[in-house]
Amino acid sequence: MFEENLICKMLKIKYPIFQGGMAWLGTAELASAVSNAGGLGIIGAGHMPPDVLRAEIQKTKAKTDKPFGVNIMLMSPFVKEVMQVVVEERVPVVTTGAGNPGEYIPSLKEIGTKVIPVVASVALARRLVRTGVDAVIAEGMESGGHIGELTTMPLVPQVVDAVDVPVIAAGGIGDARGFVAAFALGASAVQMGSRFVLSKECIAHENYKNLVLKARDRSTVITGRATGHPARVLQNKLSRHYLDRESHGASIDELEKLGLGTLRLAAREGDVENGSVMIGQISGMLSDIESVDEIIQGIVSKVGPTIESINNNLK
Ligand code: TUI
Repeated sequence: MFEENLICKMLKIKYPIFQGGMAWLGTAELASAVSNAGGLGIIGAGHMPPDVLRAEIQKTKAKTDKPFGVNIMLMSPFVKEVMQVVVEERVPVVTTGAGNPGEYIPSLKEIGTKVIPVVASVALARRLVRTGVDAVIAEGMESGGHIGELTTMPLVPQVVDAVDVPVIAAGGIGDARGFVAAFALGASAVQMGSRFVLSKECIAHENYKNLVLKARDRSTVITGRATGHPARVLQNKLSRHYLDRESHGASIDELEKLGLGTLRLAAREGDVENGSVMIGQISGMLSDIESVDEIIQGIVSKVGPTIESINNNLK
């Protein structure tokens, strides 16, 4: 299976499944587990200083001999330095998020790193493909964390039609049904973040995992629309306060301050009332914590039966 898959061939991976590069959660433990299970594990650089990222890359290399990636969050104050680190460490795949990575593409391409930006629109996808990116991740606003405006269903096929590189679908994908749906839209692979948060290997605090386990279909809200940096999070004390201030005309400065450090507080320290619990809309269908290998094998083994049941229903 997947011998002819464009992304598996390009990246030399077994299954066309990426783990989203989540800040504070996409650590060497999670990324190496996903790569060892045949997917593409991705270290989430978030706001990591360059030396911390270098250590995480070296830890990942010690835990897996399979390809892995680093996600670079373009709003990071360390973006230039962390780009330098991934070049020096010759990281096989770099994904980017929360902005336009155009200026960094030539130096990454030069050393043979595959560059795969997250795009939330057709316009950015087209522009980046002209600069030579190897593929694009089309991420719908079903995702957790920083999001764009479009949902996955309309975004993915419009990006597929606009570019001549493989497209990875992200946002709202959590099981074999989502995987098959993404391929029906023309995607060549999927990226999942939330599903891997509820894995044994993810170091998210147990309070974070437990709150996600309790989530229902409408448990997430979007904060930060007024700041130009909308983010999907679980409803809690912080998001209620944030939305209250946002609707009462708080300044961008006040809102940005309210968000500072809150992801670390929830994800690592376990303060899920005052911290930011970033998670996607599929959290409502997550009901247990499995190993990364069980998650990937569970999805891959159900792809055939899912397609078969579609065919039966089409007869
Ligand atoms: O980046 C993400 N998800 C994230 S980043 C993050 S860290 C953070 N913390 C606090 C506030 C904000 C972020 C948490 N989750 N996903 C990838 C993604 N990229 N989603 C949307 C985009 C995107 C949006 C606009 C990519 C490009 C873009 O275009 C900008 C332009 O210049 O056209």
